[in-house]
Parts: sequence; C-alpha cells; structure tokens
Amino acid sequence: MNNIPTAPTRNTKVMNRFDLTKRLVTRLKNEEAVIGGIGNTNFDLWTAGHRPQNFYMLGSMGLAFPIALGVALAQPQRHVIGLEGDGSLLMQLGCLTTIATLAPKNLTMVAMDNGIYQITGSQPTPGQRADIIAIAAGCGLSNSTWAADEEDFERLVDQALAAEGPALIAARIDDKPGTGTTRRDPVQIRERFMLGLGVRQPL
Ligand SMILES: Cc1ncc(C[n+]2csc(CCOP(=O)(O)OP(=O)(O)O)c2C)c(N)n1
Repeated sequence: MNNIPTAPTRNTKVMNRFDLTKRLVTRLKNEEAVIGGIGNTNFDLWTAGHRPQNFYMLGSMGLAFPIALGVALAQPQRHVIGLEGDGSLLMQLGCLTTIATLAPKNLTMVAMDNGIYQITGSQPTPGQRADIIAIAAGCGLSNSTWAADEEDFERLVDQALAAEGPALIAARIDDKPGTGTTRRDPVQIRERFMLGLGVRQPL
C-alpha cells in the first residue's frame, strides 16, 4: 500500500453507459452534434441509434472533447456534446484548460467514469484516485457536476442544453463493455458527419 489518497467519496450511483447514452440521445431535439470517444462511448452511441450528427472517434484516446470543441467553435448555433471515458480524458487533460479558456457556450462534455480501461482488459485508470469534476473545476470549468443518479443525469443534460456552457457532467458507470461496434471506416464516418452537419453536399 502507498500513501496516495483515494478519490473523495462520491455520493453518486454507479450507472450504465448505454442506458445513460440512450437517455441523452432521447433528449436531443435540435440536430445537436454528438462526438463519441474511442471505443465504448462511441459503440454505445452507435447502438443508441445512429444519427447523421454523430461522429465516432477511432484509434486515439482523449480526442472526443477536443473534436467537440472544434465543432462547437465552427458551428456556434449548434449544441455539441462530447462523450469520453475517464481513461481517455485523463490522458488528454490539457483540453479542459483550453475549453475553459475558449468557453464555447454550446459545448457539453460527458465523462463516463468506470475507473478502468475497460476495452483493453479493465486495467485500473488514474480515475480510481483522481476526481474528474474537481480537476475540471480547477481548470476553470465551473459548471462541472457529478450526476447523482439517472434522473439527475437527465436533469443536468436538460440544463446544459438550455443554458450557456461549457458544462461537464461526470457519471460513475459500471464495468460493462460497449454494446455494439461502429464500422471501422474513418472516411465513411467523416463524410457522413459532414453531411449531417450540412458542410458537405450529397454527390
Ligand atoms: C494513445 C493511446 N494509448 C493507448 C491506446 C489503447 N487503448 C485504446 S482504448 C483504451 C482504453 C480506454 O479507456 P477509457 O477511456 O477509460 O474507456 P473504457 O474502455 O473504460 O470505456 C486504451 C488503453 C490507444 N488507442 N491510444
């Protein structure tokens, strides 16, 4: 044992990523863009029901929020949501300071925290010690909250969609794998997304 303190006790229910993703997608009424991070967040986004405004990241950890930031800046009239796992986010923490500095009003981030790199064999992440919401607040993202349970998650999503962002919602989730797989075709994913955002015309 070492003396590193464990993450502060969070008064939060352990939820399920696919269930939360479905709840989130159901609440989208205005062609919001949703960026799924590598692996499970994008698999569950895919299975929750493909939308033309969904983008599915492949291969590189930690890019859901940076990509969502880029889309939010490029299309300020559209609300943009990034979905990321705790391991990926903790690998790419610098994006939080950039997002806090640029402060796009139309960006919501959702961190799915299972404390493990589930998809590569469930090795523990630093998320078992680190508190993502405390880190985000320290980066200047004052609208950062742990979801206490599913109803609270829905309330926080509604609030984020209605108010000026950026907002970050973190949810503790179980160790279940993602529920489906996106076709691993980056060109198709990009083209479909650009069509969905209205920046590419059909051939
Ligand atoms: C830079 C980089 N390092 C390692 C990997 C291998 N890898 C792919 S997904 C993943 C785990 C992702 O963990 P997390 O974001 O917590 O999501 P979870 O699998 O728990 O849903 C790892 C280690 C990678 N793709 N890129």
